[in-house]
Amino acid sequence: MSSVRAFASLSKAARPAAFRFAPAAAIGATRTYASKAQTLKERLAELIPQKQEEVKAFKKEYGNKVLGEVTVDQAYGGMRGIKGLVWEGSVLDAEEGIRFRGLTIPECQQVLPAAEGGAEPLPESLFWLLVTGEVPTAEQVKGLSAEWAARSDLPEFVEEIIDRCPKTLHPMSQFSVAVNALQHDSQFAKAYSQGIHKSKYWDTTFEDTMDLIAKLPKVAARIYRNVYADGKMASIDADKDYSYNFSKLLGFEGNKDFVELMRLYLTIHSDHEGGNVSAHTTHLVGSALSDPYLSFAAGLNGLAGPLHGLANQEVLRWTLNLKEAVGVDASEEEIKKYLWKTLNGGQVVPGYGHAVLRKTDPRYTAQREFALKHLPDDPLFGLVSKLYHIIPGVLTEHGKTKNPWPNVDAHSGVLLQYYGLKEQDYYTVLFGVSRALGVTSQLIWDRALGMPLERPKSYSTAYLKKMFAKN
Ligand code: HAX
Repeated sequence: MSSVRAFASLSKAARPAAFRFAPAAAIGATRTYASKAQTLKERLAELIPQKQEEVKAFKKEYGNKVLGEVTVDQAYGGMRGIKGLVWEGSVLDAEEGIRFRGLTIPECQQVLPAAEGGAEPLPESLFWLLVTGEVPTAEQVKGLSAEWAARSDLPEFVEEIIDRCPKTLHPMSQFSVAVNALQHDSQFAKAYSQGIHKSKYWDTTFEDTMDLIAKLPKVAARIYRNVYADGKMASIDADKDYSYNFSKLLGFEGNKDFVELMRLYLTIHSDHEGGNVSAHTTHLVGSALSDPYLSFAAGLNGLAGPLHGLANQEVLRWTLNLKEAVGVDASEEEIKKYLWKTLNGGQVVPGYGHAVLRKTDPRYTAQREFALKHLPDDPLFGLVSKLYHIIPGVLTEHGKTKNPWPNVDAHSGVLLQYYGLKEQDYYTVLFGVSRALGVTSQLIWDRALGMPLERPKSYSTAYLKKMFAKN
């Protein structure tokens, strides 16, 4: 027996310390179940028929219910607020922020297994949660770490492709090129070309997803080592967790706090419901039955945009420029003047604002708490904290943004630079490694639930005018 359901069946005293404070009601699944499943795939195979039945019954009863209406403004306005997607792994509340399968970030920090001697959740455990809706046992998480380590090798030609990229090619472009190249070994694409039955799509989608996630640290670290270091790659330790190995490949394994940061970072950047650019793109491309490699590479290209994932590189650059211009101990007035210069220059203040959120992003808060614990006296963290108290007021006065509060990207750079990962252009690659966990877990369910080709309706302005023209 495993998972949050198993956990809920234990008496309070019998629960391991890490689980003791878990709010079972918030976790949402309190009944017990008996399962002999050891691996994620075995558990998934048990869950899929149940979920298929659940969705079938739900659609039968509520299929014709109305989710909302769509205005002309929404059609021109980036489809903001239109309810037209199903996403199983997480739901975003404008005030509260993200919940992964019903769990807030602090709840995940309480109930998801951590590494031995560590405090942050292991991204492996988050992936298990996203895929199954259940909290795994430490043993199941260890199994997943081992499986990813075993699948991590890259084909030689992919290594060569990465090595041949000029250092001047942006790391995100290199990342996308390499993920597309990994498609060479897609089991889904091969099975499809051999005429596999659609009821089996989820199986090879799962295999591709596991291979893809497993290989990302070697892809991402190779890019880092080529562009910013000596190009030499360490080997991974088969008995260590994903984040430890990724840190080791990057060249940071000696610093256990950096490894802990990676565990937190890879967990919290994974999923942010379905409508954001990288998630929606991956889901959309996957709906054409493009395999997980092609779908995720498309999502990465969206993540590489400055209004989305690239904002993390822009934030640190903007903050360092501010520091250069006014100094780390600048007064509130000097900082405000610099902010107005950015805004009056027709630029956005990176790391602030959000299409859905209307409060401080809990992913920002989690990183701020990490900083308060591990680097409270770092001068750049001091500046970032100061900005947190100044920027929302200025953006409110500016009067345009619907959300003046910081998002996830406002805090990640200061943590990374503290540990010596100072190359800002690389930051979105780290985001991409994490984002794979969320978008591929949904792809598995897309195929398991037989989600169709995505094809919303569009109109031209001329057509819309005709629709509403007064006769
Ligand atoms: N600085 C200046 N102006 C901003 C702003 C900011 N941080 N955030 C929003 N605005 C402006 C918009 O550009 C828009 O201006 P126009 O009317 O002239 O077009 C106006 O305020 C209304 O925008 P909004 O409705 O509040 O925000 P959107 O839903 O359109 O956009 C964005 C959301 C995140 C793209 C936006 O807030 C932004 O550009 N922020 C800065 C970039 C950033 O941090 N992106 C990362 C977001 C989180 C994420 O995806 N991480 O990966």
